[in-house]
Amino acid sequence: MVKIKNIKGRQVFDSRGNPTLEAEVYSDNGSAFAIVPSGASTGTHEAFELRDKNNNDYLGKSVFTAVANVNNLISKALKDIDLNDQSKIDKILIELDGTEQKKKLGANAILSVSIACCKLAAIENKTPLFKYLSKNKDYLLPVPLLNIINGGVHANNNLDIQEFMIRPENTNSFSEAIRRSFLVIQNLKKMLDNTNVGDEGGFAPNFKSNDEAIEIIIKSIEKSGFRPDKDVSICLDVAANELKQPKNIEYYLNLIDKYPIKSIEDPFAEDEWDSWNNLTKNTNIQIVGDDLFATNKKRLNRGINEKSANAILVKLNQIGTVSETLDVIDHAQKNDFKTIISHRSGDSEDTFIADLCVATKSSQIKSGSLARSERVSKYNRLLRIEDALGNSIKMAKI
Ligand code: 2PG
Ligand code: MG
Repeated sequence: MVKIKNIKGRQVFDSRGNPTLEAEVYSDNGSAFAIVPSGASTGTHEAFELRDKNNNDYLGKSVFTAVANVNNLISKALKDIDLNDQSKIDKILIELDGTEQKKKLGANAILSVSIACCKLAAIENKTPLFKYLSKNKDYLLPVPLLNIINGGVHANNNLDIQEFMIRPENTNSFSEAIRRSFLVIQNLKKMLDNTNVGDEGGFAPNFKSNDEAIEIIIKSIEKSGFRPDKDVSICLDVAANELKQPKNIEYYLNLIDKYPIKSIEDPFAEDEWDSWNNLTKNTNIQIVGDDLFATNKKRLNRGINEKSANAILVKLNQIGTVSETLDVIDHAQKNDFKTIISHRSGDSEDTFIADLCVATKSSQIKSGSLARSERVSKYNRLLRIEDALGNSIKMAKI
């Protein structure tokens, strides 16, 4: 047994330059810290992010109350608890909060501690994080979904679809998936006059339409010597909660018909279950629930029963603890849903999601483009894991 000695919270900054929370957990021998990310296209069913809302300080965005919750209530409740017992740690956190959406302590306060404890336990066990996190000591490298054109609330352009992603298909290694992505991104860059990037590192110029953005990606796939669809496909995150003009099923069926699109996330708003059910019934491609499920087991269960989607986007801060996240992933996989582990648009140098992906054998990871260190750091961590495990680790098949 290794006991938690002390926990300290502090305000640090995310990739958009906004305040966010870092928790540092101490044992007798060492410490580990975790930084929580923050979304821009957030759903109403997500766990609660506690901000001070004091307009005279940090424009209302500071997280000092959450910091105080970590330093006082949480630190006291977890003192002397066994670091190796993640479910007990998370149970104490959930009970200490006592609300459905973690509104009392803030999901940011709770999650930062939950992840930091997990990291420190791995260090204490002298084992890499992905090994510590894995139930069966069996691993897979995920296929990356790279958001190479940013729109919606992640960019100041005129695209209403939030994310235009590429997905390398059927590669034998993670490094080959990244090599293909690199070439497509560099060729896309050459075709654009404006190469400024959005929140997730993808280019963010104005386009005449969503179709034009898709067509230029297809051209850059071809220019790189790859076959659209077979070697590199296109995946979209519409983030429909944020749309001013909602799109209908015909719009999507037409897009799928016209272009090498293999996955669509959040085509409809978070409570439009009937439209989701209808689209999933009428297509063979991957339909991903992000705001629909909010990494919440109850909502996922409804989606499994109604066949509203066939994949779930997993974001730790939508639910608030490591144990609940692992449980949702497990439940999704048992019901033949694909699991895609995701960053947030406001992210940091923390690479926990890369290890989580490998440990849970999730088939895909979403971490933005090959630009901006908070995005690339997750891909770099996966390259390191691939390098360390060599031939003994395989790529996930979709
Ligand atoms: C999404 C995410 C991450 P945000 O909608 O999938 O790409 O964006 O963090 O802004 O919710
Ligand atoms: Mg999304």
